[in-house]
Amino acid sequence: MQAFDYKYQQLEPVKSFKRVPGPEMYVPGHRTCAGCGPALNYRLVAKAAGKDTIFIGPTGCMYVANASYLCTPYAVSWIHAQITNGGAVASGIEAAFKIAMRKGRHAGPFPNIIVMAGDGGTVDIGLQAMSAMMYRNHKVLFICYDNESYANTGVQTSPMTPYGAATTFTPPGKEIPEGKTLFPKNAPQLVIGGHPAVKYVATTTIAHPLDLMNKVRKALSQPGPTFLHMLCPCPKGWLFDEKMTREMARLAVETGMWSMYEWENGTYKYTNVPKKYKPVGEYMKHQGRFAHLKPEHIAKMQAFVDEKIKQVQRPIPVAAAVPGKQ
Ligand SMILES: Cc1ncc(C[n+]2csc(CCOP(=O)(O)OP(=O)(O)O)c2C)c(N)n1
Ligand code: SF4
Ligand SMILES: [Mg+2]
Repeated sequence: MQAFDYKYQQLEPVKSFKRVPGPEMYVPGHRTCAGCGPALNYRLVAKAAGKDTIFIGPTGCMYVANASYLCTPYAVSWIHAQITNGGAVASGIEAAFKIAMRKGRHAGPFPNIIVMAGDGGTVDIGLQAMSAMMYRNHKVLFICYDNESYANTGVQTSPMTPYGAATTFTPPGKEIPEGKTLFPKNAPQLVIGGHPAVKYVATTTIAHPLDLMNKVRKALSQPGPTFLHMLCPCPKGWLFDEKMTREMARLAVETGMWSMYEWENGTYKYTNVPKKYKPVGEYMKHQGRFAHLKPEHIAKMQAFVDEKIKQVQRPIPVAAAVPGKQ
């Protein structure tokens, strides 16, 4: 039997800044903090995706600060999901569009369906719904906009909060001088390692807008589930000068705190690899959340990052889940 043609959109790469699509799909009318990394990220993602797009917004800053008093910045369809169930809501929307198209009730194109979830809504409280969506092979792009905390409820620690960061739940003190003692989860590896249906996984930051937009477009052009992990500095939670949002993301890459890569068909491709990495202190010194750290804590962070850098030179030995019958 011939497979049904769902008319999935194929989005060509944007070759230069001059060719970035003009129309804005995330417009003024929100109440995020000045210098908010996740808000800039939303703007870039929405621009890259274009008008035939539906966003699912699990609870978090990008729901609450974007949807207050019936005023929103979305020029495309958007639906709120609970922080726990972004993946489930997206699965239902995707399945409904497939049925509507098979029954001739929607001519196409198939919409870009994007979950825009915070780190809590992705790898912690939203993990099971995200994982189930990936496992069931829904054609959805799941984005983790990573501001490294549960920011919306007052900057509590999440599994993506770095070692040594002060948050409201990891205050440094006499007993625990470094604040947070745990190192973060590895979000893209969770997705790659556990989900046979996943087609494409990549990382990027808001300091690399063309890279970011092209990864969005590539992910949306795949026939199944995809995942993007995006570093989005948060001036309120990380305590840095709001003018330095872009600079924070750039320094994260230059120090090795963040690596830029794509995973496709089992192969890793690293980009923006510095010829010589800067010490992690160059990144941490701008952020009040690390201000209490002593040299031994910074050395511990450097050792962690040095190990990560080895993986960039020798790609991570986590096998992708073996593709089964989908
Ligand atoms: C089931 C449930 N538990 C807790 C909350 C409270 N809550 C609302 S937003 C939020 C923080 C979300 O963090 P994240 O997903 O990282 O997004 P961010 O706020 O950082 O953008 C929390 C804990 C909730 N809305 N629902
Ligand atoms: S707390 Fe952080 S993520 Fe939330 S609106 Fe402010 S800057 Fe953006
Ligand atoms: Mg967060």
